[in-house]
Amino acid sequence: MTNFQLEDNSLYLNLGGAIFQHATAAFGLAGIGRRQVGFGTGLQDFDNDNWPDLFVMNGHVQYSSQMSPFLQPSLLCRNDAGSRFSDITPVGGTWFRTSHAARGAATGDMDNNGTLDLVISSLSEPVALLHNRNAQVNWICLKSVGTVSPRLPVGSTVDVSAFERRCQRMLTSGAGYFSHSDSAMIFSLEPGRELIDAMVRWPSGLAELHRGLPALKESIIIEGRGQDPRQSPICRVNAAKSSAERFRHDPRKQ
Ligand SMILES: [Ca+2]
Ligand SMILES: [Ca+2]
Repeated sequence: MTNFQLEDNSLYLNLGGAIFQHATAAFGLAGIGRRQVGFGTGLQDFDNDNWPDLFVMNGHVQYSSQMSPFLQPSLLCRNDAGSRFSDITPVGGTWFRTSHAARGAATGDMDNNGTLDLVISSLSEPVALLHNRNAQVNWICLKSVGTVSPRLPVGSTVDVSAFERRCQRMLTSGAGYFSHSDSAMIFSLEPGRELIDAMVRWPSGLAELHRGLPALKESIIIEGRGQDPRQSPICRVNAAKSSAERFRHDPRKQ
């Protein structure tokens, strides 16, 4: 959640059971961007390690403020394997090294090369399309379509195993300020891997396994066309492992 000047952006960890913990300082975000007024924000993986990175688009609402200028630099932070965020704004490209009155921001793979790109709207300047220059070796793109659930199944989760880790994404609606990102989910995969299994949990309550999805392309996952995960012993083992490893950073141990 972004905030006004002299207020930190707020990161809340979902502990389950409708309990959220304020984790801004624990994840290294205290003080970063405190002078800016934040608008569009989101968590997306830009460097292809399957850990969601953070972007915050900044710009003041007052032309004359004694605290900070109207045009402001935005913020880009790398997720260090779920333990904290590192400010990598200076190496984020020309747009991040300049100041704007930025507002909305959304992500999507604009050139279908397996890397998420960023679209930003700002006051008094054209929309900016930031092309992600990171090299992506192997990947899969999954788009979920509900049948019993809504066609755009907001709240559904997709689990994929990659690099000896189970990676989970949740489909959300809206992103930051007046924006909506592409609903397709991109996962980075080990080089040479050709087929992937995905565990999908739908808003309807159905959980199913979709097997043999091909790498290096987008697959449409349709609710009701998967397998019962209880028939897959591999899935049962991975599901148990996933919950144990979900948060390497356990805030309850602080
Ligand atoms: Ca990342
Ligand atoms: Ca791309």
